[in-house]
Amino acid sequence: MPKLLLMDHDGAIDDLLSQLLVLTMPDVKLIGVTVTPADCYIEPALDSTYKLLQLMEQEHIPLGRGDYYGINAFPSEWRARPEIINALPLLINLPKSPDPYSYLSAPELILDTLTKATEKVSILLTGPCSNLVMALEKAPELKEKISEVIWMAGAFRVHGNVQTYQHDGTAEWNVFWDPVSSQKLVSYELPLTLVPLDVTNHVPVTKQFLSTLANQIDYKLSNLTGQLWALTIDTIPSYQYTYFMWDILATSYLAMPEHFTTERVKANVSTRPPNAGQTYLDESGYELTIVTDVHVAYFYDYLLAQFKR
Ligand code: AGV
Ligand code: CA
Repeated sequence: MPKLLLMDHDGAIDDLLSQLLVLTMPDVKLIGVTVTPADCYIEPALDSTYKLLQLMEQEHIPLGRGDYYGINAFPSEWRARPEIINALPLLINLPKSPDPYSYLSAPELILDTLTKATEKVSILLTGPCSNLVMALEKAPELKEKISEVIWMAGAFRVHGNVQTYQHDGTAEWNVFWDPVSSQKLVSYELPLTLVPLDVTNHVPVTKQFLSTLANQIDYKLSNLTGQLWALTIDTIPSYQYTYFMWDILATSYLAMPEHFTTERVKANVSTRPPNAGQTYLDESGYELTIVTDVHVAYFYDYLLAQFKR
């Protein structure tokens, strides 16, 4: 029996790659996708989300539109980037996607899907967690329906990746966008696994990987994912950043958990400057699991194998 999965992503290039990866997993059944308007603008992001479902002949999967905007906005240069995806040759001529305002709101779709589910559901978050927290604030009893939450978020024993005013650099962006909801999610003590920068720092998008992927370009998904990853090479500002396989690493945890190292910890989230959104270890905090390491070569090989379709 495949496990049921709800995914909430925030429309960036690696979120969309992650959605594709989920759709290649035989042991996972995607039953809903909600989009957070964080590292994207919502209309083009819902369009990309729908197009990728169509490409995989899964357009029956319901979509939910995030209407809530976090406290600390992502830079608009990042948010505008993924719109280019809808113009790629493999996607531009797919049938028109529905009016983005015809979808349910994201918390509504989450509530609906959890309520109807006849077995427990896994939840994968590759952006901020606000939609899930809004749904659970409304119906706390639905926590019972969740088997696990996997979230690309946080930075524990490494620097964060937020560089902005009123901030000391300790936070990771998915947490920083909405520190208050992030703190709430952690406080619920759900079966929560964070995939933080501590481990995603081990998996940059490398030219070596892209070159190997290009050698299998006759597979449609290798062709498309190669083009998507190529768009991350000039990540802004490029003098400082490398694009990492942030969300894709969190997504592969669903399929190959035995190739990761995890640690049970107690932690909390700061909600105030100068370290708003910092995730930190704290003996008086909440229990959760953090991923600390991955078998890197196995991970890259796994991606190459999954995209041979
Ligand atoms: O902090 C990592 C998260 C991931 O969910 N995102 C990107 C991934 O989707 C934010 C982010 C950090 N640095 C970025 C980001 C960059 N240089 N460009 C775009 N987004
Ligand atoms: Ca993301």
